[in-house]
Amino acid sequence: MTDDPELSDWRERARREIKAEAETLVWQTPEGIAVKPLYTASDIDGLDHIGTLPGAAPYTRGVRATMYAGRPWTIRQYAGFSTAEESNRFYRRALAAGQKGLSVAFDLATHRGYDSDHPRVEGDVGKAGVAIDSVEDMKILFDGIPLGEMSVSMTMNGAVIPVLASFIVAGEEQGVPAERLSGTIQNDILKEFTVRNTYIYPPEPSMRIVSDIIAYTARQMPRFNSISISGYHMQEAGATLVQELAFTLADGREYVRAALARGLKVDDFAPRLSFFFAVGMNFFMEAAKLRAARLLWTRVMAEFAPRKAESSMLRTHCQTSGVSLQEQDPLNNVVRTAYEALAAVLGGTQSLHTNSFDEAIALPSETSSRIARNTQLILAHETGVTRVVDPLAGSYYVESLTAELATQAWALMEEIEREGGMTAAVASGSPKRQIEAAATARQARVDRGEEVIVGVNRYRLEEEEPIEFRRIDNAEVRRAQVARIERVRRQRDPDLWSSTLSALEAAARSESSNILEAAVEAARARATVGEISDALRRAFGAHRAEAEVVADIYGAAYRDEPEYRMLVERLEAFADANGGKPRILVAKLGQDGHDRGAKVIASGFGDLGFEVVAGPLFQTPEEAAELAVATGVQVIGISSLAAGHRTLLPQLVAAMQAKGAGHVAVVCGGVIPREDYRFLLDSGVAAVFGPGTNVLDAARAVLDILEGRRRNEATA
Ligand code: MLC
Ligand code: 5AD
Repeated sequence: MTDDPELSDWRERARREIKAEAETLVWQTPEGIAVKPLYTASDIDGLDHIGTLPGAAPYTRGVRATMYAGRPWTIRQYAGFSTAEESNRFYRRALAAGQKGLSVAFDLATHRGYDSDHPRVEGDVGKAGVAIDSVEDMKILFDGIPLGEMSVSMTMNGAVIPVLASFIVAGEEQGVPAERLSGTIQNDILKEFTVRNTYIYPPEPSMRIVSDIIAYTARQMPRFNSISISGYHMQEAGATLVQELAFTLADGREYVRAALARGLKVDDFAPRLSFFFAVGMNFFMEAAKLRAARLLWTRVMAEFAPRKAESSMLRTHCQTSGVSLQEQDPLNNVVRTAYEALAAVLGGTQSLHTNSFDEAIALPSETSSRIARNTQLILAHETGVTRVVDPLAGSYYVESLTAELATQAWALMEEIEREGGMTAAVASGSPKRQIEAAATARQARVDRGEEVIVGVNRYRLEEEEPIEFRRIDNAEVRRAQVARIERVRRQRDPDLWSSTLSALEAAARSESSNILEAAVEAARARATVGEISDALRRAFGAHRAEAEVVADIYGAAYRDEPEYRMLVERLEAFADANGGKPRILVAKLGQDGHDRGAKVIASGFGDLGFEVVAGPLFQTPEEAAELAVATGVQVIGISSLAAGHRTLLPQLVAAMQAKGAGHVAVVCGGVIPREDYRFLLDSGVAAVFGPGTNVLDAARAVLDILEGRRRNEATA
């Protein structure tokens, strides 16, 4: 702080109040930003973004001149579950109750390009989203919803070609030509390789797919946003806000380069690039992040010398943070989501999803999704926040944060440039490692109680009240889907079907064709999502990721704590007595690619003194059992976040028994409703760890099991 006499007086008053120097109140955020207890005019002196106006470059204050005073943000709730019929009913009710745009959540089978009848997806069908196998499902999904009027976002990256093609054909058959379709396709594959993991093909052909979609939509779908460049999942995976900003904008820059390399002109596609950020609990910093994002994107785009103003405008969707929500005392999540929503709106988002309070338990129920939607309706209609554009402008703190975030994110973007851009950085795995390190460090802060989570590591309830949640019968959904796929296969013209699929494969092999264009023909001929994906798999091959685990982050944060040391000593004693460290396989089953939990556990357990085998993603229970036997582990730890646990865990236990390895303990953790604990324990699972479990508690429990001190218990 400067030597200004007024400030010196303040420092003196502060010292008297707190009996310490004001500097002791400085908060070092996870981004490495030192947030001071007081900001003054001197903090924003000379910042060059100050004084600009909304609707004009660099758009710090918003991409529209009037922002919400002219038109409020779009209330766009992400949803989808079970069958197309059920999701369609849900959408219609939501639209009648005040929602303004649609956003489709597909199940993981669809994401990964498998039809519902594929043997690898038994636990995934209809679970984390809606099962879509063909145009027929897509038509049912939007039945009675006029696609010429309603904008539809589709979160699809891996199987983006068959899904977008099926959407285009569903529109066509509803009487809406492609040029009138409005909405957004996520189509952001780079972040899949970094965090979300629903990739199918290797990076290079995946980038070709992205640019083919940008080219096709630029030509034929002028109202459609060709991509939603997403930082959301990075923050969910543990990224700091600086990492989220920098990696997302660096991804954006990479997509622009890819589209230019495909021969497009910048102004023909850049206005339809869109973005997607998470908004977590660091209230002012989140609002500042969105302001900084717009500022930086304008700077990035200047490199490509666009003529149209729209080419430099960062328009974004936001979603409140899933990881900030807790299983314990879940109504607290309504409050968290409301604050996050307010930050998104103060930051100037174009579109918003507010999460439901049962996030850490299951997919939203009717009740929780109503409250989530109403959170936005109340914000828009009752609080007056829509009346004034960019109301935080001029705040010493927020303006200074905006500049600081921009500076730090830009520095990280420069590092990525030095690595050769984001495709190269993604291939080297460096963003992934940085995010995993941040995630592990955060877990240590939470476990140590440095970062307070009300109802979890402080003010915890003695007893939790059970809540109603949505259950999906995946076996039933699968039966219905299989019946429809069979009907589609029976009724289609086999010659047309096979010739369009061959043409698609040929298009994939030829750089001069557009893959989406060929896929639209195949979708018209009723080729399924799985078949179209397979045609591309034949041309491109499949991507397999190496499982890597960061080390010495959790341990470094914890090493001096007595409870940590005691556990390390117990593990050392175990190793001495048993001729080696306890061995654990940390694995994921099915198509569930959310691996932050698994990575944090693997990393923390490794630091503590376990020998950790990190399993690859997307294993069947049988494959995981084989790996467990081959590596001779004593424990298998399964992380389940996509609700496949009731199907996949009993199968894993059975597979281990069939291999004569029933003595190997199977434990699991993740998003597992308490009501399912008994079922899992009865199926032979040795322990269940609910969301919010401290890593040390989990490690201690696993050690207890290994030492025969504990069996069949749940640790919530
Ligand atoms: C806007 N408009 C105005 C205006 N404001 N016109 C006059 N005055 C104003 N003040 C116009 C716009 O120009 C536009 O028309 C139209 O109104 C809609 O406004 P918008 O601001 O473009 O909003 P929207 O259509 O909602 O688009 C927002 C978007 C888009 C650009 C961010 O990409 C989008 O909807 N994204 C959503 C992505 C999403 O839902 N993702 C879910 C991910 S979930 P025109 O004609 O110019 O278009 C996930 C989780 C997981 O990923 O992992 O599974
Ligand atoms: N319906 C509603 N919300 C969903 N999310 C994920 N899948 C669905 C779905 N099918 C939300 C959750 C999650 C984030 C990635 O998106 O909030 O944390």
